[in-house]
Amino acid sequence: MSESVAAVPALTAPVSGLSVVMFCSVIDNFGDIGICWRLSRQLVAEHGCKVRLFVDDLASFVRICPEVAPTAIRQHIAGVDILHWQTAVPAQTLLEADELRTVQLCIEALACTVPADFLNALARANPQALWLNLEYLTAEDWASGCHGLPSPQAGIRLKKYFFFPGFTADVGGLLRESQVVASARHLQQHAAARAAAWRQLGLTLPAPDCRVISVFAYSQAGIQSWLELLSADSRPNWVLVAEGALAQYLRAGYPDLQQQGLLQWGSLTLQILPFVPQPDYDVLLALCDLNFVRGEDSVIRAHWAGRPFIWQIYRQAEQAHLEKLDAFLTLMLADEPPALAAWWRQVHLVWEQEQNFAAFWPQLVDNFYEIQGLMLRWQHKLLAQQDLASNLVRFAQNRLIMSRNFS
Ligand code: TRH
Repeated sequence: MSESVAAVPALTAPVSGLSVVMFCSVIDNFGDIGICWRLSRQLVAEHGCKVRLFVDDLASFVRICPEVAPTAIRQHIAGVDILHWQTAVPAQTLLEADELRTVQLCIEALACTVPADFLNALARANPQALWLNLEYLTAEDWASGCHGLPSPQAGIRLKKYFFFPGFTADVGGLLRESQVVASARHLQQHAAARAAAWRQLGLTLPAPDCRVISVFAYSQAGIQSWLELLSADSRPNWVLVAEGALAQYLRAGYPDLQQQGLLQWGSLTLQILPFVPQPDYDVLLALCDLNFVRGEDSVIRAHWAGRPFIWQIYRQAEQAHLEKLDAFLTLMLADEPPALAAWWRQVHLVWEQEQNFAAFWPQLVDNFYEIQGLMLRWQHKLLAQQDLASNLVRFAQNRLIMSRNFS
């Protein structure tokens, strides 16, 4: 199957050198900072941008990037200027007057609110600067009707636009660094690289017949019956559970896990994996045979790892997340054989709603090859589209050129 997958598109965008400020408010968990940090690094590394990232919660940031100093007001990591955004300190005062004058693009990430006094200061320093509302990811149809639309704001003289990430060519694309897919494939095809990667993660190399599964989930009440199935399996299974609420729940149920972070139970090795730095998480996903992911960022990383994944989407009021999940599965499964598509949809719903996942496991094992194929066909479609950072830079440059020419 992997031979038929298109080569990773080379980065064709010219170096933009855009001067960017990005605002990130950590509302919950790690998705907000995870997305902003990834985008910031890519804008610097692949588009020559100058990025200043304002973050209101450095303690969460440290979890995915241990180099972050949690008390520093300003620090420079991976080419990105990171500024501690605190309500008591006007954000604009953290930038030099000269810096503010050169800012061309202000990204308001994931429903945060950029302070009006910062926007007014930016409008005074550079009236042509753009203001982009980088929205949450959705596969729902309506997003394409809103993507790129102006969003006039009373009282602030900057031009504001909506920018929607997404899975189709009529929205803003997905975060995908130029080398991420090639790196995953390299690991999967080279035993020595895999051995080095396991060492880098501080883990031992699994036996060749061992099925390795990563689990990053919000909660999973019925997980014990699935673990029991794995423990009685004819082949070894290694389940790595990310630190968090689910790990806590499992610790409470299994005393060995509580004491050693590891449980050996028949064919099952169950292990709690402390949070790893963000690039290492990508490596882990590429190394595993099956990944359970959650939220907005890890699900996209699972796409590029190219291994079957099951998504527990972030829960929202009034079950709005189920519509989002449905829209995603409809797109992903659009060209798949109906029986396979219906069954894979069912597997997702069962995991999402914490129902009897164990009942689906034997069939999942039997159909693993088909699921791997489905996964790669979907990845292949997405690789034909431009990535989010490239789309965003092009969008901003075009609007900046227009405002220079016509203002
Ligand atoms: O942590 P999340 O549940 O974040 C959520 C979602 O993004 C949700 O959509 C959003 O509305 C909410 O936050 C506010 O799941 P997500 O998006 O997968 O983010 C996890 C990040 O943590 C991702 O960048 C990967 C990273 N990570 C590591 O760096 N190391 C790890 O060991 C693990 C497990 C994750």
